[in-house]
Amino acid sequence: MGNYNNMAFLVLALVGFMFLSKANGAIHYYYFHLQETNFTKVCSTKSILTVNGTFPGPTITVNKGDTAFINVHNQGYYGLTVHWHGVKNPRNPWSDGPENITQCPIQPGTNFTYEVIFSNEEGTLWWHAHSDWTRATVHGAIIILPAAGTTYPFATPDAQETVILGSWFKGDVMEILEEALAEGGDPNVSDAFTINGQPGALYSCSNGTTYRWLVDYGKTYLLRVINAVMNEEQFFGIANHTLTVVAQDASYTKPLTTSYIMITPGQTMDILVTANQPPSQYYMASHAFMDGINVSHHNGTTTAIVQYNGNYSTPSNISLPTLPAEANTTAADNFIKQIRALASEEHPIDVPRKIHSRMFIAVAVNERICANSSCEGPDNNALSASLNNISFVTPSVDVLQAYYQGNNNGVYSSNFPDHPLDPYNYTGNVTSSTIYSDFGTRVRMIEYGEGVEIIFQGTNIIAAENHPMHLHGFSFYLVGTGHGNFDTTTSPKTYNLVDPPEVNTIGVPKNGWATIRFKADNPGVWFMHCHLERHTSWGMVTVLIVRNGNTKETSILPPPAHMPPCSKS
Ligand SMILES: *[C@@H]1O[C@H](CO)[C@@H](O)[C@H](O)[C@H]1NC(C)=O
Ligand SMILES: *[C@@H]1O[C@H](CO)[C@@H](O)[C@H](O)[C@H]1NC(C)=O
Ligand SMILES: *[C@@H]1O[C@H](CO)[C@@H](O)[C@H](O)[C@H]1NC(C)=O
Ligand SMILES: *[C@@H]1O[C@H](CO)[C@@H](O)[C@H](O)[C@H]1NC(C)=O
Ligand SMILES: *[C@@H]1O[C@H](CO)[C@@H](O)[C@H](O)[C@H]1NC(C)=O
Ligand SMILES: *[C@@H]1O[C@H](CO)[C@@H](O)[C@H](O)[C@H]1NC(C)=O
Ligand SMILES: *[C@@H]1O[C@H](CO)[C@@H](O)[C@H](O)[C@H]1NC(C)=O
Ligand SMILES: *[C@@H]1O[C@H](CO)[C@@H](O)[C@H](O)[C@H]1NC(C)=O
Ligand SMILES: *[C@@H]1O[C@H](CO)[C@@H](O)[C@H](O)[C@H]1NC(C)=O
Ligand SMILES: *[C@@H]1O[C@H](CO)[C@@H](O)[C@H](O)[C@H]1NC(C)=O
Ligand SMILES: *[C@@H]1O[C@H](CO)[C@@H](O)[C@H](O)[C@H]1NC(C)=O
Ligand SMILES: *[C@@H]1O[C@H](CO)[C@@H](O)[C@H](O)[C@H]1NC(C)=O
Ligand SMILES: [Cu+2]
Repeated sequence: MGNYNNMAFLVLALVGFMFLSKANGAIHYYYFHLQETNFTKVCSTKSILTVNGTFPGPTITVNKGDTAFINVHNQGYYGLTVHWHGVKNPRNPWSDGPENITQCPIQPGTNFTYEVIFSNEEGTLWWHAHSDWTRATVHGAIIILPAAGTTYPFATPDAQETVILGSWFKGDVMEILEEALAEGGDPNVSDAFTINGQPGALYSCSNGTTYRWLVDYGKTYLLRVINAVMNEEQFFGIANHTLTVVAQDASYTKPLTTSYIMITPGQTMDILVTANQPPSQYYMASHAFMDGINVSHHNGTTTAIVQYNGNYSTPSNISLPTLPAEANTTAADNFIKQIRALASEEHPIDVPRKIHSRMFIAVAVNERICANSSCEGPDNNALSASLNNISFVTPSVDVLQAYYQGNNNGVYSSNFPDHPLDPYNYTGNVTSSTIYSDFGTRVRMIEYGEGVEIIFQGTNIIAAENHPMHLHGFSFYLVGTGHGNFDTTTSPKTYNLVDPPEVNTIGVPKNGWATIRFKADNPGVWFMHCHLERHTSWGMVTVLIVRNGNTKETSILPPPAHMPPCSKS
């Protein structure tokens, strides 16, 4: 009896503690004013959509476990939405953001307040618009500091710095997208990569505005690197300085020292940098990692200056870091293969061992038949893209609303296949039967609490290249990758279930595979897509719907009062 009472007390105390720790998370309020702003870069001036007139936009800073209410007021010309990339937002898909997946766009002249609920994320994430290509200019950093009373799992850095890698287009990104979809060919490539909004010394008219990071000799900095580039993975490094990666996608890793990183669009990395070189100026630099053959991409290099405080003569030429060549797959692999979760007592991981839902998803660029062979893609067709040969068709009523109302109303169908319906040699020579994709708004239903495994298989159709796959609402474990076709016998034997990195975006190697695992413990409607924007636009996308569990605490929260309405068109 006494034991029973003690037990009941313990349970009550635990529940009380959970409520307390929830209530202890601070609340933050931010106001985002979406507005057109003029900027001059790479010798030309144009008006872009920004948050509060800055490119990149404002930084959101919270502690682990806090909640942020972000009121987005649209003073621009077209409707859009905002996504909090890598924030799980437990039970709250209403604030996740992808257009017509979890909400309809916030129309000009109106506003919407996102409730962004932080849970176990700690490190760096980012926010970005999630409507067509608006994220090119509408994005910014999210910094999640350790919870009050806790510290970093490494010596507290002397200071921190954020580096956002971006793309700059001289043309209007919405026009570029429309033009590409109408003509069927590749979209125009960007005109520059940027570091914190500046192209840097190697681009015309840009030397004078190069971003400078001032450092003090002897100090150690936590550098938060975010890849907000639209269509290219990046190699990044700092001349003469060693990088120590300590976190990826707001989850700690075992410290990894390296002279360069490979970071895909969507990914973030926290890196310790010690200013221990002769006081001077050094370039940090970033250029594309692109091992696809003949894949159109921007081939420039963006730079910023790491400038030591103090008295020294300005160097006559500033050292550039030695980065791997654009097409160096080995260099990309060598870096990625070394990343391991910290997996400590304070930062444990929990890789699902029991798998209830296993999906094998072929990732492909395709052709869409074009009337009169009048398109600019291969064979005079239009370019397209797919997952398991289905090119996703975006609905005009959001999937979440249709699902929550308990009737999909023809908005979507729940028959996304668990494997390609017509298997083929994914990495072999492609035949005409595999070039064309089907079209549909197909989703995959998942029961609450399931162990889920997804094997992404890169394919050789049209243009094999690395695809950064991103899942909303979760972080997942990257348990294995390899080249060639996934082999059901030999490939799983290479899995790392001990300390795989816990991330939200992974590069599926060119003509290779990547396996992820996660526990479906977040009910909601969650977008899954390639984070190369042109592939998303072509349909390399699907939706996972995780059903409610049996209790209120395992069910979707009720919708907020003023979801943006979907137009009746
Ligand atoms: C954006 O601008 C508005 C209006 O000036 C201001 O109230 C708000 O605080 C600004 N938000 C940020 C994040 O700077
Ligand atoms: C931006 O530049 C255009 C063309 O130079 C000009 O017409 C417009 O008024 C400017 N807008 C702002 C907000 O300064
Ligand atoms: C923001 O939206 C709410 C709800 O739609 C509305 O009541 C309010 O007037 C709007 N605020 C502004 C400043 O437009
Ligand atoms: C795309 O590039 C082509 C060729 O340089 C150019 O003619 C066209 O105007 C560009 N489109 C946009 C929307 O900037
Ligand atoms: C950039 O400007 C600096 C002076 O601010 C000059 O020393 C340097 O030569 C310029 N670099 C290039 C590539 O023009
Ligand atoms: C940086 O490294 C390069 C290449 O190793 C070297 O030539 C240069 O002298 C170094 N710069 C400084 C300031 O030490
Ligand atoms: C790449 O493009 C070049 C020039 O258009 C062409 O000669 C070559 O065959 C292409 N290579 C592949 C693998 O498509
Ligand atoms: C880089 O791209 C530009 C523009 O497309 C092209 O003219 C140039 O030849 C490319 N440079 C290299 C080294 O491939
Ligand atoms: C690719 O990068 C690796 C590792 O950085 C290097 O050893 C190798 O020489 C590079 N290969 C090529 C072809 O540049
Ligand atoms: C989303 O739906 C609205 C209508 O509610 C439509 O106007 C818009 O084009 C749709 N967006 C996309 C990306 O299909
Ligand atoms: C699939 O294609 C690859 C690359 O061409 C080839 O090496 C392999 O033998 C093919 N596999 C089968 C089963 O045909
Ligand atoms: C793939 O096609 C190339 C060129 O047509 C041919 O040389 C090669 O033998 C083919 N490979 C396979 C596995 O069929
Ligand atoms: Cu892709």
